[in-house]
Amino acid sequence: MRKSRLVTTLFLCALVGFMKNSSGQVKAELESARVQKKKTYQLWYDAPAPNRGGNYKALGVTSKPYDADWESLSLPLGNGWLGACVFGRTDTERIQITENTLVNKSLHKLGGLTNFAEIYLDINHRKPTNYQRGLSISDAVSYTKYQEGGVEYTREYFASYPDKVLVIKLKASAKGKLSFSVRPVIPYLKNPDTTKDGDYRTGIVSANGDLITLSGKMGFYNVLYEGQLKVTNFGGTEQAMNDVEGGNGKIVVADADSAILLVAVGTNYKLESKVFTELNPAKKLYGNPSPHERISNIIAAASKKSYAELLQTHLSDYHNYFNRVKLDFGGTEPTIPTDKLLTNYRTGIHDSYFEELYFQFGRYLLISSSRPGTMPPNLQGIWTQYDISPWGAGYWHNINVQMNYWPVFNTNLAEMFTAYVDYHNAYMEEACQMATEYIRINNPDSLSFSTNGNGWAIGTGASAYTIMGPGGHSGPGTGGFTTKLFWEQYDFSRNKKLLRQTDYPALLGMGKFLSKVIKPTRDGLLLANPSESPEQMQKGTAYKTIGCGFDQQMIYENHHDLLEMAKILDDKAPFISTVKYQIGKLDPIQVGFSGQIKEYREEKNYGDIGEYKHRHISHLVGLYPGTIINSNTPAWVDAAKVTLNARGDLSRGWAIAHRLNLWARVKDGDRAYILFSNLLSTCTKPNLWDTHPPFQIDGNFGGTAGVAEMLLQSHEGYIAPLPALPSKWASGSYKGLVARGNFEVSAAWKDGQATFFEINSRVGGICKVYYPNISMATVTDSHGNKLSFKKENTDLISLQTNKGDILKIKSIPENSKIKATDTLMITTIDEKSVDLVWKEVEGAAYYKLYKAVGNSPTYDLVADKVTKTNYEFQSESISGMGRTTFRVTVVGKNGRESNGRLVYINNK
Ligand code: FUC
Repeated sequence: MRKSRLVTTLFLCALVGFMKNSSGQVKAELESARVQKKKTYQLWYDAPAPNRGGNYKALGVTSKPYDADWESLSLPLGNGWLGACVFGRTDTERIQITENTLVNKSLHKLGGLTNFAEIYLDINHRKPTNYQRGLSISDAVSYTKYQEGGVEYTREYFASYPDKVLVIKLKASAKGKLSFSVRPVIPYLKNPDTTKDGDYRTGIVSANGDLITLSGKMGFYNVLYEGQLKVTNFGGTEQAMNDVEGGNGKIVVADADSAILLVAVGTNYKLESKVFTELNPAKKLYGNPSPHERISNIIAAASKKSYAELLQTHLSDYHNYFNRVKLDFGGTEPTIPTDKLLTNYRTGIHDSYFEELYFQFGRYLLISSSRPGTMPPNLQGIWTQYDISPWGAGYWHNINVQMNYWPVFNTNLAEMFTAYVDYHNAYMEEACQMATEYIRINNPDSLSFSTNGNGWAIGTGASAYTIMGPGGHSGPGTGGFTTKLFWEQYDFSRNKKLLRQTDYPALLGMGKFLSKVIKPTRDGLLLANPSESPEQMQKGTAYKTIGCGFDQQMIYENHHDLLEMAKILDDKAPFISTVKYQIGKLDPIQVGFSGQIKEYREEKNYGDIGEYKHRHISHLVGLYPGTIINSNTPAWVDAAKVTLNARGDLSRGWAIAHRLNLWARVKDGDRAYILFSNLLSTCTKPNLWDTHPPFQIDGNFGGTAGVAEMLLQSHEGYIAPLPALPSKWASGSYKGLVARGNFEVSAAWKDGQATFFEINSRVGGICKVYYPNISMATVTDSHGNKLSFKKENTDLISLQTNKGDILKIKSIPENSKIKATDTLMITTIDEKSVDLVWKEVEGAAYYKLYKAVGNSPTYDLVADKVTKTNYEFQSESISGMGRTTFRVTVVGKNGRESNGRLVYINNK
């Protein structure tokens, strides 16, 4: 079956309708809609999602809770205020609704997200033909269409952020042929008398005229909730029916041509300090007004608009974000459904459209779940059908919630981070208390008695109602995952107002806390004590230590970024001098006998301590999202690769996504591609949701971030387009990715070689661009006038830009790369010499030999212009030299150097 044009057609109809009485701006939008029509992105299927009732046993699954149909095949919509999962059924349609503040006590006692409502549409069509359903992520509209009894039935669903409603339109192609009843249900109702600990849910559904209201209360936090569903039918009749005893209500629509349903939901939750500082769960929302009036107003306002107006408002809001980035690996819209594309992908048929779709789907999910004024996305975004959600669908802070935001800045969606900033501001008071508590227990000598003098801290577990302090299984450095996002918010925007108001306070407070978690050692270092590498266990308990790589790197990263900010703001406070002193004593990177970045100081060979292939690879946070391991520390980059190789390419969803970003950072495009394809093949459901298992959304976001990281980097002081391009994406283009410094970057390439870059300077400033041979390229402004630039070296240029300047770079001379040698060995070794032998490389002009001793970040050149394939390295005392990495590179006829091949000697 061909893919549907339904959404685009409906969208254009709606726009044309709107244009009749509207301005030229809409005309322009229509034009751009036509241009976009070239390639649209959608997930589509030729059958409804099954709904086998979460019968996990029948599905052969042993862990509860589990609803395989919901998590594999329902299609997610969201506007930050609510999430909806659409099944597209023709007998009884199921639309599952989530609201990110409706929680029960949950297993973790933090408050776990729970299903808000199920909306059933009893349609009773049992013999549909020409069935198709889908989710256009180009428009954020889901649809279902089929024929039954000679009539074509269509449904459209979208969640509008500006109007705060879920809109559903049902339509029959023949007059009077649409009949159905709509029946919302409150899930997991429990009897208050029999539920322990007051953790109950009460509520009723009542229908009145054209409105159905669901309202009730969640016991544990006393959450008042309300949902309203308004039905407008065209050409038919409507009857509200109530089963008063059962607390259920429904509306029956008969003989209509079409109908529109509007849904709004909410609770009496208020995002404020009190919700975190109040210890009594029953009082967290005390005094907050019922959501009734707010929800009524939303429904009343939306009811005043026509369907076309609602759709237009939604599309222009959504397109404003989604259309900023285009990505093209040469994929074309497929003629087979998305689940078949996935099956093919798993067997090695890697369709480029599918990869583009996966990338854009992550952006779609972020726009759908994180908006200014809403809660941030949790472990399941804004979609959970469970009573007790896996891990409470919480805000897990030892990588997960931050990974949700890894694509936020580089894929041009910075506004979406606001939701986290609001959450952060609300938990701050409690986080300051957490910091004081932590220092009081773990490092009382450093305790400050001044207000917020201990900074702030956050550990792993958190929800809309509670946060926890560090410790348990993730060390005090855990907060660094969060502050990195605040650093990035500044570095990508260069917005000094935001820096002063939000980003600097976040890093300064974290810096204060981290400055107190380290203790001096006898050899003059400052090490986190106690310290834990997230979730590594030994003999069944979390492994506690001093100064593990994770904590030291995180402290380094926060201190480093903090000092950068202090410089910009000219903060000369005495504490900044403390940070300057401390940063030199952290010794964050240690290299072990396997040539690996060590997870623990006490580790010798890789894997001595902890799980060998643990999903967390926390001792590489300095490579990504951190930057201490970078191109200027080649010996550490090589050591990071050793660690990555040992940890392996298969893991849980988010953990594969982390490895993908790490391989991108070491600029190995082909290896990063393997991680990306592993993510798609092994951790992706037919609805493209990431699975841990079960469904966990961080992997989706990490996957999208990873693709962007392969295509554009900017963490090393310059813009580096196409830093990790895999051979698989030989030719392609992208538009609108963002580099630090607030440059919007577009690129095109052919046969692995860049043909064009366009850089839009959004705030002005120096623009440095790195690409092989770029100093020989032509650089023009948007009118084609040649611009002069400074040649920093063959591969690096710099230009001063003003806000709004557009640079176009073309005619970049091709750069031929030379391969590394396949083998490097030590043949003999004695106290005075080491004999090294390597394999000859065709086309080599000569070889270079380097060495790095101990934890050195860089290599020393041992021998240059070696034309043989062996070398006798001599030293006064080999055994006294310390742990050493030897590295041989190949230099080609064009003077370009290959990657290195390594061999080690492990004297102490
Ligand atoms: C961390 C991870 C787990 C899981 C959980 C929600 O604890 O180690 O794999 O993602 O968060």
